[in-house]
Formats: sequence, C-alpha cells, structure tokens
Amino acid sequence: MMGKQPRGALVVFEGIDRSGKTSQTNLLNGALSARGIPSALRRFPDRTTPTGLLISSYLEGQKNLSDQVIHLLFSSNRWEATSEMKETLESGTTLIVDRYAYSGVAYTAAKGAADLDWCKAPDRGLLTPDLVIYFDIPTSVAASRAEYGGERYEKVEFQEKVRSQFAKLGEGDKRWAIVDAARPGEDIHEAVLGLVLEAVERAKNEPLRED
Ligand code: T5A
Ligand code: NA
Repeated sequence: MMGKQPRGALVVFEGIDRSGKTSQTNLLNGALSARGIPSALRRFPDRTTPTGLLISSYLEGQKNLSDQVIHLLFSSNRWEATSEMKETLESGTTLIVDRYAYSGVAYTAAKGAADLDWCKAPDRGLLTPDLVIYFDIPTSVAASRAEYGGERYEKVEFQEKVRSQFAKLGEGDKRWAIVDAARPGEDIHEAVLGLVLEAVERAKNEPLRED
C-alpha cells in the first residue's frame, strides 16, 4: 500500500529590519528546489490582502492606527493565510516564511504599550513552526546595509528594543536557532541550509501542531 505523502516543514525566519531575511529565504528556496525538495515562499505581512493594504499604509505612515489595532491586524493577516498554509504543508511542500508571529510580538512589545501575554494571545492556535531561524545582527550593521527608508519602524533606537524582545522570545525554545547574520551571505546560507535540511527530515515523522 502507498504511504501518505510526508508533510513539509514550516520554517520561519525572524530578525530586525535589514537582517537579510528576504535575501536568504530566496537563496534557500532555490537550494531546496535544486535538491528536489518541494518548497514555497511566503512573507508576512502579506500586503496584498485587505488587512495587508491597511498594514502597508500604516507602515508607510499614511494611516495612523492604535498600537492595539495594528497588532490585531498583523495577527489577522496571518490567520487569513492559515488554511492555505496547512494545505501546502500537508501536500508535502516545505514552507519558507519571512516573518511570523514572533515579529508580531517583538514589535508591539518593543513599543511598551502592552504586556507580553496580551501580545501573544491573538496568535495562539496558529500553525507551529518546526524551525525558527533568528537572524541576529547588531542594529548598526543592519542599518549600514542599505539606508532605512521612510517606514515607521526603521529607526535604530526602536530596532534596538525589537532586538532585545526577540532575544527574550527565543529563550528556552527548542525550535529557535540563532544564526549570526552579520556575516557574508554565502556563510549564512550554508548555516541555514544545514538547519533546514534537518528540519525537513524531522517534520516527516512529526504531526503538524497548532499551538
Ligand atoms: N511587523 C511585521 C510587525 O510589526 N508585526 C508583524 O506581525 C509583522 C509580520 C514589515 C515591517 O512590519 C513589522 C516588521 C517590519 O518593520 P517588511 O516589508 O517585512 O516590513 O520588511 P523587512 O522584513 O524588514 O525587510 P527588510 O527589507 O527591511 O529586511 P530583510 O528582508 O531582512 O533584508 P534583505 O534581505 O532585504 O536585505 C537588506 C539589504 O541588505 C543586503 C541586501 O542586499 C539588501 O540591500 N544584504 C546584505 N549585505 C551584506 N551582507 C549580507 N549577508 C546581506 N544580506 C542582505
Ligand atoms: Na524583507
């Protein structure tokens, strides 16, 4: 009898602005394809959906929303994608996700407007990542890579607060892997690929969780 298709892994990339997530997620997607491992890319916020359009105009400074409202919109933007993500994973495709709920918590908590429990609550029940790759980088290095544009969060002092929130979120989480993202791209890619290949194997024998 034919066995059921093993599921894909849910791999999430997190880090402050300009830490290199988009460059590395693209490289990774190509490397998995080259190995015959089915994979797909996704990024949050997905600016193309109705909630994404609101989020985008908030980030561009065209729209003001309270800290609570924007937090819940970011979370809704993830919930909107959940059933499609689940189908993709169950069809055997590994999902490479550029930002997820950890960004949601870290950026809002960095504003000091709400406690951690409140920040985490709306994302409870989302698909649980098999691996979270956290790109650790000093804010000064990230800021020097390319000029910060005009978006709301692109200020060194704020990014510093986000970075300390990320560090706290990863503490004690077995799925959290810290990658030094201040290195040349090829070195980062090599580290990432090793972690992801392991996660793809592990995911084959573990049920998909939603917690
Ligand atoms: N947000 C997001 C929340 O507040 N709550 C949430 O729930 C979510 C999901 C989204 C903003 O919203 C916040 C977080 C963000 O502030 P975005 O559109 O996702 O914004 O933007 P970012 O993810 O911040 O994307 P960036 O473009 O800023 O950064 P990346 O993707 O981390 O970096 P990347 O790959 O684009 O690289 C940046 C530059 O550095 C160079 C690249 O060529 C590029 O110029 N570079 C390197 N240079 C030297 N060495 C390397 N190793 C390099 N890697 C890349
Ligand atoms: Na990006």
